[in-house]
Amino acid sequence: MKKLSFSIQTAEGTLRPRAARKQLDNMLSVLAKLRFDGVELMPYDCNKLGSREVSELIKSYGLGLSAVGTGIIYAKRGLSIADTRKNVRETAIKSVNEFLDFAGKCGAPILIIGLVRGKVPDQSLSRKYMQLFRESVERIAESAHDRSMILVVEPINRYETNMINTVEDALEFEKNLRHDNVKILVDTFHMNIEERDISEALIRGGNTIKHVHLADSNRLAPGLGHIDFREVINSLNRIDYEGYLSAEVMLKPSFEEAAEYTIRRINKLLTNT
Ligand code: LER
Ligand code: MN
Repeated sequence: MKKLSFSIQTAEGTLRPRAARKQLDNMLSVLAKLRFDGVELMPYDCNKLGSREVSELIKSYGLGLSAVGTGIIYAKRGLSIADTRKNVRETAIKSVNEFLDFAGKCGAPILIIGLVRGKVPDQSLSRKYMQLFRESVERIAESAHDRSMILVVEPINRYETNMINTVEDALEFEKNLRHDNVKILVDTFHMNIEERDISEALIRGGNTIKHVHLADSNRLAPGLGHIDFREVINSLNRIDYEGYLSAEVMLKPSFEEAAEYTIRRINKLLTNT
């Protein structure tokens, strides 16, 4: 049984922690009412948000925590775990480990390694950056292993990063790692830009795919762009994918409407494919 979750960015970057948790509470009540199975969180500052409070909140709605994202560490603070400057890299790794700790305490089985790898400023430095990224991921994977958690590396489109754009790139990266708890997250929005054929890439990813982000070609809810989600679900069925389908979409026209549209559309496809 595939489960559905919805990705939420928490607001403790701009609001006091209590107000950010209140906002999260309201959003979780909407997801629970719409009968989502879980939520995915993209925290700004895990320490401020508080793992005990968040974990209790999620449980109180009977939801699961599908995964925790770390992209904000790079997007808002400019910290990358592949940075050639050791002090920046170490600060980024420390932050990712804090996110890992938060995710583990809240019961998430998965930590996402996406945009936190940053970008290579000059292609001649590509090998160096990939090597540093590899070393950092191995260190974080070690801590994840101690918590029985997995890391998922997300191929991201070329306009956001120039490191690991396709499933094939992610497979290549993952294959030479010392740890076997580093897997792949696929995001249909990025796949639509980078893959020659989304279904072929999903089949190629096979059982290394452990998490899925759903968004249409324009980052709106599935069904509001031109990706063929019936084919996506069919391909995920073919590889026996049984994890979460987590919507990571723009909250347009509103959070409630994006969530409602997502669940209606995906449930319809899940029952008819
Ligand atoms: C994160 O999951 C993602 O998909 C990126 O597009 C964020 O910039
Ligand atoms: Mn994504």
